[in-house]
Amino acid sequence: MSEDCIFCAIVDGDIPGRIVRETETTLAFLDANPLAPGHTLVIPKDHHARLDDLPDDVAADIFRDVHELVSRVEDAVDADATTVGINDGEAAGQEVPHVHAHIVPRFDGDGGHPIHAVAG
Ligand code: D5M
Repeated sequence: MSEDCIFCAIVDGDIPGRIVRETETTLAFLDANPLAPGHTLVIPKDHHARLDDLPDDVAADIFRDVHELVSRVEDAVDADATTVGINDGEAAGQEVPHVHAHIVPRFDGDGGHPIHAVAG
């Protein structure tokens, strides 16, 4: 855990999160500033700022969760498609320095370019 990290605070239950999935190593919750209904984030429970910092097994756990959640999230909000992405580093638009994968439901005609939709 890292002090001052908002996602660590969600993992620890110190601030509320709308949790959609929890495993031993990962947590998925709804984005507080959603780009679309159902916008979900998947994070490692341990604090790692950048993808390169993640142990291999935790990186695999995150992708497993993304893989499982895409269809569940699409079904939940009746989406037509999904953009999945990670802003890895400040120059890429990463605002919260705790690795997180975005699952952004997409709708026919929503007009968003995939990269812009993920970067916000
Ligand atoms: O995306 C960071 C994302 O984190 C952004 O979409 C808002 C979201 N966010 C920030 N604070 C919270 C809390 N407290 N709950 C849920 N979601 C949150 P980035 O890729 O770093 O730009």
